Amino acid sequence: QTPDRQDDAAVEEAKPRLKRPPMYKVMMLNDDYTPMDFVVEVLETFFRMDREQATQVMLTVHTRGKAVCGVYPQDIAETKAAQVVDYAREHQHPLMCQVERA
Ligand code: NFA
Repeated sequence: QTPDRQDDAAVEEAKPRLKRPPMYKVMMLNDDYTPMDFVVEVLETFFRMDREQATQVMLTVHTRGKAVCGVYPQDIAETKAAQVVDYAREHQHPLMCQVERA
């Protein structure tokens, strides 16, 4: 039996909405005091970088003033930035991260 047009029109279906969330960059800022090896450890631990990547990003922050550590949905970006800052303070380092819209 062939379904007629009226039956189709009567069924209201929601469109699948798969909009990706807005993304935010976690930026790391340079300072004069945080040891380079501590920064490398932070990048490995919180941003899952290997030693080579972490060293490269650390040197970019050191020479250019800041660099992107990762790009995430807002809540994850805010959490990562806060975790890095908390961890640095526990070790008495002034390291700073900030979040900005990607
Ligand atoms: N500028 C710091 C130093 O010379 C190293 C550093 C790199 C700090 C990246 C913060 C971020 N010890």
